[in-house]
Amino acid sequence: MPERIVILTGSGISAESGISTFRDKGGIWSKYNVNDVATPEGFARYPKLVLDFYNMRRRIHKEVQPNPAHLALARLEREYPGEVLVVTQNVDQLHELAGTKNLIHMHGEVFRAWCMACDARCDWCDDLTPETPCPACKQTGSFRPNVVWFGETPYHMDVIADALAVASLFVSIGTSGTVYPAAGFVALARRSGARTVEINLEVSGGARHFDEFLHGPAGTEVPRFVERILAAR
Ligand code: BV8
Repeated sequence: MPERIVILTGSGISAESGISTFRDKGGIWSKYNVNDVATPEGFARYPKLVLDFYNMRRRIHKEVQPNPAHLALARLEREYPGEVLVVTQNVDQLHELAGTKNLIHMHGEVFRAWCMACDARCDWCDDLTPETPCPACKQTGSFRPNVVWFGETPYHMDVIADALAVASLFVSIGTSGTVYPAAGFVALARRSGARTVEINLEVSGGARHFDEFLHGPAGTEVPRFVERILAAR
């Protein structure tokens, strides 16, 4: 019986594509105060700072390409006979560019924008300023990147919970296991009977819940892991 595989990815899977992680040495949160740039309160107080923070990240994300880890997950989805769901904490589009289709952006996407005044959501590739009007309602001041800030509810939690409840294999790739509820997924999967594997440079916060650790760069370890899964079909 093919497995139902749920894969959680974090910023570590995009590191070898040239995108900074958050909590590694020199990471994003060592350069920016997370409360100023990744909370609704920060946006209310410093809208230009927040929009410029995401403008900077959107510009970087335009220039990068998927690495072998993203490409291996897309291959797994294509070639594996069971269901493969990727749940990413990342707001970049590298899983899509690599070809992954069955994908959930639980923390939103930096190439989407959201108007808090009229709830319109749209693709958005350019810079945003506090003066950028919402294309739908034309209001300014409420138009922001469609990303999930601290204190906001992640997207598709119901779909994710259903997938974790029936997963037979849970793989966590490139995440420190610091941010909830994502960091709690491994315990939920294990409670449902899933085998749990961590692919990361270091031991993460959820170490006690993993059956297996593959420590090394995602660009090397993920293709190797996918080969192993496909060979065992
Ligand atoms: C919420 C915005 C209520 C977009 C981000 C308990 C339960 C529930 C909530 C909480 C709780 N305790 C505290 C909370 C509140 C809070 C939280 O978790 N705080 C933490 C700091 C304690 N959580 C929230 O507010 C969340 N909302 O809880 O709502 C709720 C709860 C349940 C159900 C419904 C409602 C909202 C969290 C989302 C916040 N937004 N980002 C953006 O700007 O990107 S979080 C931010 O951190 C990013 O999204 C990022 O993806 C995420 C996680 O970080 P990582 O991806 O793990 O990155 P990090 O740098 O930490 O680690 C990288 C890892 O990769 C390292 O281990 C490194 O070794 C490894 N690595 C590096 N290079 C490589 C590598 N591995 C392999 N290969 C390499 N080459």
